Amino acid sequence: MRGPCGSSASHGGPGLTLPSASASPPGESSASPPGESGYEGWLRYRRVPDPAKRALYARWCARVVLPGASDVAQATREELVRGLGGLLGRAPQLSTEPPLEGGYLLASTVSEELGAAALQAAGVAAPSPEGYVVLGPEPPGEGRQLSVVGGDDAGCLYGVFSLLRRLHTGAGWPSGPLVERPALAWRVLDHWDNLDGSVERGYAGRSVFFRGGEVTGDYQRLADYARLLASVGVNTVCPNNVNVGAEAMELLTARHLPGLARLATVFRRYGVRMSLAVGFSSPIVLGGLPTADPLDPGVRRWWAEVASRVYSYIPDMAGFVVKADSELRAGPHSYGRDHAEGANMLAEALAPYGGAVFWRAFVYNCQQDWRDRGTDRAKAAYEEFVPLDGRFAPNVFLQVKQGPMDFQVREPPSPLLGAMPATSELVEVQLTQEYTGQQVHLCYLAPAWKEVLDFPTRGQQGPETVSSLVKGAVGVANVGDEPNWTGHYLAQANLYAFGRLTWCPSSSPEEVAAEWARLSFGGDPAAVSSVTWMLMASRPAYEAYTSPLGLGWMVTPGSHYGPSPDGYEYSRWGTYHYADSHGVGVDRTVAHGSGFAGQYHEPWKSIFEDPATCPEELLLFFHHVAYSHVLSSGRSLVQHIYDSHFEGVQAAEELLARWDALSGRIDAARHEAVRARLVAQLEHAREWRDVVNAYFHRKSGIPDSEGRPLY
Ligand code: GCV
Repeated sequence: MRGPCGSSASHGGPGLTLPSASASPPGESSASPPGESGYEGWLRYRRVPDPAKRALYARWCARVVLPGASDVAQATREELVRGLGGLLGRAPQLSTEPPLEGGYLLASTVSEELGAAALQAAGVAAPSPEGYVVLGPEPPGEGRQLSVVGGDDAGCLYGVFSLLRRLHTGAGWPSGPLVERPALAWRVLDHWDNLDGSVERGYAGRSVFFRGGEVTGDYQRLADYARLLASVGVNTVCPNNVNVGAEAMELLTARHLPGLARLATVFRRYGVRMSLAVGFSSPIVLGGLPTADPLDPGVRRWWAEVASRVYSYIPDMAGFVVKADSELRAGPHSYGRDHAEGANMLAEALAPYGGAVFWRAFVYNCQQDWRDRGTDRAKAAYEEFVPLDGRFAPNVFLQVKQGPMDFQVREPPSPLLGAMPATSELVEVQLTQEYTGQQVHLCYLAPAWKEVLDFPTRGQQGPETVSSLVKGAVGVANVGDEPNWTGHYLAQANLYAFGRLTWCPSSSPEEVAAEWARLSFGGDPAAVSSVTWMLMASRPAYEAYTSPLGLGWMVTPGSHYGPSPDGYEYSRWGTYHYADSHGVGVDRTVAHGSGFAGQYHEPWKSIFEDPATCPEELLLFFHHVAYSHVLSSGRSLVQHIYDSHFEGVQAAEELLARWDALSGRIDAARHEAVRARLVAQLEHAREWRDVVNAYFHRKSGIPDSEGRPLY
């Protein structure tokens, strides 16, 4: 059975838990115990409620044959003990050889004899590295052996997580071979954590990696984090902020490298490699050199020494993440060099070790004058990087934000994605809800990521979507040291969905949401359908009561939380909406605006250029539109703005009502914690409605056609 992204079309859901003291014990049924902290995430492994199913699963899974001896194989073994122990109510027997009689579960790699034999007997080709095959017992329901065979150790681990997920959700094993491999090679989470333990744009507590200027020693928590990541296929993690100050530059020294190496060991057991964010001016600040010029031989030597030192501690380090010439950070421009010269210098230092450079394309003029209508921040990354196509070393990956501005609730896909055929690109999305409600508001972001991944960016030049053109995806993590990892418990769905979508971009965000809900709230159909509904309704709600039609921004400067329509309007950050007494929106047309629409291939260019064909949800991103302009609904623009804000608040009320209806069906601790956030969200949604509606009422002088009060 081979489905989307070389995987099965069936969706089971992952499954897993841990033996640590902090984990809740396996429950007696799918119903949750009275108080769950949320620490287990979706790896709850409660006992399979249906006794017949439990008995069926036990027939094969009560005995596990796992021949592997590597660290990853050991972690896989532990996960099977934890997972099957919870699901079946009894820990499985473990061995490295098949029992003489009776059913058993084989978890192996293709390079081990038992795994190779299982594939051969089934006539199934060997899976690729990180890929896996699950083979049900043959003949169905009778054969002795249920098999998970990985292309390598990580593949076996992923296959085991996949099987546990299927048992956890009651889907069981597939009837035919389930063949899976990740669609994207790089599935990365970037943390914006600082050494003092603070997290830039973090809304879930303090850093899980750093505390008081040091690398933390909370390895149990980190191992549990690694399990969560591996369960959804994330294979790389960067612990430190891309804004690298002097303190964080020291991560490259012997003072911190032993601690980082210990972190890397914890993650390596789960197939997750570590990368590190480095500062471009490190040769000066840390190395005492007079320059950081990428063409200077002394600078190149310095980076080569750094690479040698780092790899002596962490031999499988994935590479360096770099934010250069961005938001006042130094970069190659400071030395009259371009970004290819800057990135290639680091690529040269890392190449001997197989390391990569993750070079961020978030480069724009953040010292703009709002009167300057020729400069458009949306255009900046494309203008900067497209001329450099073909000049980057093979181990450089250009990390491109999903939209051309900065993680607003709605933006068009960045035209830079797919615009550099001779350059490897990664798409960067934001899990941490900087502009999307800061984990006080519910905002399930998978539908927004899906829009970008599915975008046929080359238009008439080719059918390829962004997901088929990029080499991977990077998510800015939404995790901190809060007991439930993400602050808002339902925000775990964003972490889960990032992994699931980057493993298989053809997945449906709604199915992923339902899968997460099933794993997180057990098999109660009412809970699963309501939580799925809430997740899917959440982004449209947030968009409606904040900044509809692609307008974006209007947030409080600095904190980026709460309404402030003119907060950034006259600042230097290049984020304007240009509301005046006649209309609102940014003219980005080629005909009379900034010309940004011209960065897209046809037909997108023409579609975005013309207000009549521009998707309405992006109308104000591309056009300055009169308040009296009539939209497809027959309503004027300003009336749409008013209505949308009233409707958005109603949607926030509905989210709360749906959740309230689940009272008693979900354990009290999680129910109350989520409820408190939904109540706060509703209050803040009302504030957004009133502030934005009053603003446009004053600008336009046009009253609400329904006579509702506009404060
Ligand atoms: C890490 C936005 C955020 C910054 C962030 C930056 C980036 O500007 O507000 O906090 O810095 O994006 O992506 O580099």
